[in-house]
Amino acid sequence: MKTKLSIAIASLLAIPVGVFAEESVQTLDTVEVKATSIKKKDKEIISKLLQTGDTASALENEPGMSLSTGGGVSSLPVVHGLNDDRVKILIDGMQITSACANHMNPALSYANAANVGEMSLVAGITPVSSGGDSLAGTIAVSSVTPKFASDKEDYHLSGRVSTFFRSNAEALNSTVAAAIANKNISLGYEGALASADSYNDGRGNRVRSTQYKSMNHAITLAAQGYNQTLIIKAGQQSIPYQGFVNQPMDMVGNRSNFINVNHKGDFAWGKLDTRFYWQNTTHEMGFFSAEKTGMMPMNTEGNDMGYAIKAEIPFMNDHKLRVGNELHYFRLNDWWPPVGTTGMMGGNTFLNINNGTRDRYGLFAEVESNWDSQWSSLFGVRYELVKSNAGNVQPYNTGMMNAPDVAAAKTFNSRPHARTDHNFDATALVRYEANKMSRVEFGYARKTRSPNLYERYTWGRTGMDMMMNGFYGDANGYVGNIDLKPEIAHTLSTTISLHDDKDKDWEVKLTPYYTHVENYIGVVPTTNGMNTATTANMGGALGANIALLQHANQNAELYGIDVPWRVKVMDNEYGRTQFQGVLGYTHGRIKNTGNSMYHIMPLNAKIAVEHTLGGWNSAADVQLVDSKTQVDPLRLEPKTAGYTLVNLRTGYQWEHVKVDAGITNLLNKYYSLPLGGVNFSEWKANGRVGQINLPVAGMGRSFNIGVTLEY
Ligand SMILES: [Cu+2]
Repeated sequence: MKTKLSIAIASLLAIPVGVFAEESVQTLDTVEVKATSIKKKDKEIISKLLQTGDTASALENEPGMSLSTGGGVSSLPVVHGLNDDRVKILIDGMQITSACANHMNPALSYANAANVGEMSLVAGITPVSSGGDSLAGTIAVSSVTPKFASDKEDYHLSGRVSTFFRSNAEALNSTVAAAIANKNISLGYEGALASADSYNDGRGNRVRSTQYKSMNHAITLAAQGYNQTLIIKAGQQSIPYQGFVNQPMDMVGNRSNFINVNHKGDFAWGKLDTRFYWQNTTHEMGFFSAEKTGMMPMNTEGNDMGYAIKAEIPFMNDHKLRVGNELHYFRLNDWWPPVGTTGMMGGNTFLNINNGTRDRYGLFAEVESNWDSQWSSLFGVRYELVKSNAGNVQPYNTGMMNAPDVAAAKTFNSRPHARTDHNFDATALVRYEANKMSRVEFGYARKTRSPNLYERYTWGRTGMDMMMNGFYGDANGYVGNIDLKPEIAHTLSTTISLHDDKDKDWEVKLTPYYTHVENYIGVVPTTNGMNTATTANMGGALGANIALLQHANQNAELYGIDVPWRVKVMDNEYGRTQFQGVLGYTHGRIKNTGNSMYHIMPLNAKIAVEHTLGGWNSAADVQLVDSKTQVDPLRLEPKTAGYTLVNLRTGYQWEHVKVDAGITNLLNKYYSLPLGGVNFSEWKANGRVGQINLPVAGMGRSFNIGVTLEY
């Protein structure tokens, strides 16, 4: 069995494939991901979370993980080359669907970074109990667990105030949390305010439309007793504005409310976990600053509602059966109010998605078995029924400029829209502890994702409408496809783990993976009757060539490897020093065309030296990213150059006070983000001339400081 220290280190390294319990797992919520959990003990992650308004960014350096960026608090996760909706996100067990034609409000953007108690990522072979409707893996974010009074106290008060400042873009994050509890009831509040101007790149130039402001509030009421816990959480988020450098539009308002009720019980027969949740989002796009100007209102309203019931039943000493049932309803309206009474956008409301519905019903069963001290296994199957539908649509008007839309709406409205998918997932994983120094895991997973409502039901065919419907940050035009089938990923992966016999001083893991995706939802060139070429000349209106693309099922393959490692160099009265790092490589190809997949992170590595002495924790790290030469020609994806970044940080923890300071991009290096899309804002500000193919530059040097008070 492992020591506590090694558990902390395992958490630090976030073992990519493993799903077996390093600690004996006892709660249902964390059962599937314990080995990969990044815990509160990971000082880097937690201090990162306090510094950011963007929860996704805290996982940036985890094996297998990269970020597709756009808005300052709305990065999209990419796991092993599979992006966005292909990664399952659970925010306190809730499933939140992005309600925006550009995915400006993805699930992770709703998690209050400052109140995250634990984040976990399982890449690749995900247990069916935490999977469903995804291909790449699962990211689970859990809030800080409510505290109750101990037996020695009548009541328990706790609180935290933290503030963090980043010099580049003058970003300020402030958070406050307070709770009062007796032995059975706990009531807490948490709030966060994050804001930033647009940042400067390494040459001192402002990267337009990267500013944001976001506010989170939540109240948690918890009760415990009789081996049961009930947690009721309600909250509100408001993002008054958020620039999107790589989109034609910016976010000018995103408001959401949620309720999340969770009951956990320990019974003689096993454990039961029941959850009910609801979230409503109203989202508006438009223009709010001189950094990107225009006039085009676009509104979206989304509603997620669901329940999940999971039971864990131990049997025959060494086995656990987990069964579950869940339901997830999603409702979506996406409409664009007219601008005036004449002109291209005048007259009527453009109905982009009208009364969209996407309902999932899931059932699963899995068995985890510990056969002996060396062999263990996990087998599971899952079935999902996904029903989606959308109502009839209408263009702005029937004028000549909208001719492609008039024809497209007529075709769309003449067809039935309801679709039913029957999806089967399966996971098989075997683990073998060969000896004290090595462990092997091997697994296969079949995972299925049904198309989202934008992929299936967007219909607009003018260049402008199509340009508004894309969540890729590439400024191209997209149209949906009612006939899309669900995409099915078959993944084979193994993890070979080698470490010293006490699993304390050094460790290296190799996780190669191979995924074949049947019916991968990719794109094919399309035309609209006005523009006959595969790239539409938007000359008159926008002055550039963009690609017009339609979602289509294709076959794709991805393979790659993650190599996290660490080695202790010193552990004495001067503290503990260790080197650690991770290397990641992914290759992704559309088999039908032979083209590279879009947004594949180039070969990259991170090497850090970390030093801990009492309350001190310091680190220096170097990030190396190779040039991106494998790009998707259909999306006119720009290549990016390789780069090296150096970051420094240090922090000191007293009993109730913690001070963090750091410098990111120490050498003020100018570099392009490999997954940052194109700089639409800069192209527009410079008179909309030529191709929109300038990649977005990353942030230049920043001096950062933060203070946290906790009692
Ligand atoms: Cu939007």
